Amino acid sequence: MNNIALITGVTGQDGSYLAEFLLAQGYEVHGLIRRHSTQNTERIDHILEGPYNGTKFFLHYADTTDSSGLIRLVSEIKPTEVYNLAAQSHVGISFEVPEYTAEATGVSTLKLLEAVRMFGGSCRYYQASTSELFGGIPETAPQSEKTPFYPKSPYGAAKLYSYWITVNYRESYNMFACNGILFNHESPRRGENFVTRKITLAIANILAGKQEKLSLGNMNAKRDWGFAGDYVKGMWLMLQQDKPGDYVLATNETHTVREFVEAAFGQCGIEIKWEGEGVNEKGIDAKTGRVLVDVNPQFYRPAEVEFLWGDCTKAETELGWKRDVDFKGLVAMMMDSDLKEIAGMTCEEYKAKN
Ligand code: NAP
Ligand code: G4F
Repeated sequence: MNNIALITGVTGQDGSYLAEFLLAQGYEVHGLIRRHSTQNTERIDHILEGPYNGTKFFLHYADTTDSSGLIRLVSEIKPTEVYNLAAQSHVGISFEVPEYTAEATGVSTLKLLEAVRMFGGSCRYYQASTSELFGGIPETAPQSEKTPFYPKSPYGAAKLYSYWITVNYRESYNMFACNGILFNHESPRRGENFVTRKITLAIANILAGKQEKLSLGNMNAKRDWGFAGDYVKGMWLMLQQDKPGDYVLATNETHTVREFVEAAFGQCGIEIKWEGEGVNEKGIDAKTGRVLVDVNPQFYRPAEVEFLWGDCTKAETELGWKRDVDFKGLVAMMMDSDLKEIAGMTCEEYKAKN
């Protein structure tokens, strides 16, 4: 049987890594893209410019809020696996656009599940669930598949609906539907307004003399940060099992935003010392005394998830999933990539010059 995948969110960080991974496994890959007023394919341009385009890799215009398009795609493509990665995925912005987030991140999942149930035959289904579901339960850590949910944002609440409707379709219609409860995963392709990429991009700009300082919100928040390339393998593994299930993917390590800042500057040979507290906190170059980091309450959220730390024992044991990149490796990869793009040199080269 030919393996045919349909990926929603193929232009996003995870979609681009997943498309690469599945093509390397010999899949025919179809990606759902939505229309933009400007071209929006930078994360997959290298695939579009390669030999897979038009032979194994195909893009289709649709929108996951539009069920007619989803029905058309599922019935025409006849995928053997559907990966539902599309979402309004920014937690902070979900407070600004709560109703749209409910549609795009919540109800759209139902629309796709219905399309698969009605026209997908024995197609397997992956739902991009999230550690944001755990939200406000810091006393239960590390968090696993057994930890209760308590979302703290419109995004988390929409994803909670998507999680349970996926479980419900599995139980009601015997569908092979899985939730990947993924902790934060990052890469050089991470959107520029998520905190890790904001930090590495700002540092690269500061070192290139193009930005004065980095302004952040809550630096005490703790996250379990892994590498997106490792996590897409886990998504695929979930759909290769005998039985469907729900799995946490994480690194089992947690760090504050402040520690990420320190590690990223450290990668370029700059030691940060901290002064002040709360909105008055400043990150200062220990050698020169220059203020490089400050706090801007504009980046605080109305409600915050303070602490995420994942236990991925089930995925390691049942799926044989393992990750190759640790926290230090992730910071180095992202910092190198942005510095190279902006200043034309790696962190090692920068350190040698300064
Ligand atoms: P991302 O970079 O923000 O990508 C989101 C993708 O969804 C983009 O391709 C976007 O298309 C697409 N999209 C959004 N709304 C859509 C709509 N109405 N119709 C069609 N496509 C739409 O997100 P990511 O980091 O790759 O994450 C992938 C998925 O995993 C998301 O569902 C996210 O919520 C979830 N997740 C992510 C993490 C993480 O740490 N990265 C952790 C847990 C769960 P455009 O390019 O057109 O905007
Ligand atoms: O990078 P973030 O925006 O990611 P967040 O909110 O953890 O959400 C990401 O991971 C989830 C999985 O747990 C995904 F479901 C979701 O789709 C997304 O990919 O923020 C991380 C932390 C937060 O506590 C935030 O308040 O960093 C804090 N932070 C501090 N200053 C900031 C900033 N976040 C952003 N985006 N920008 C800041 O300036």
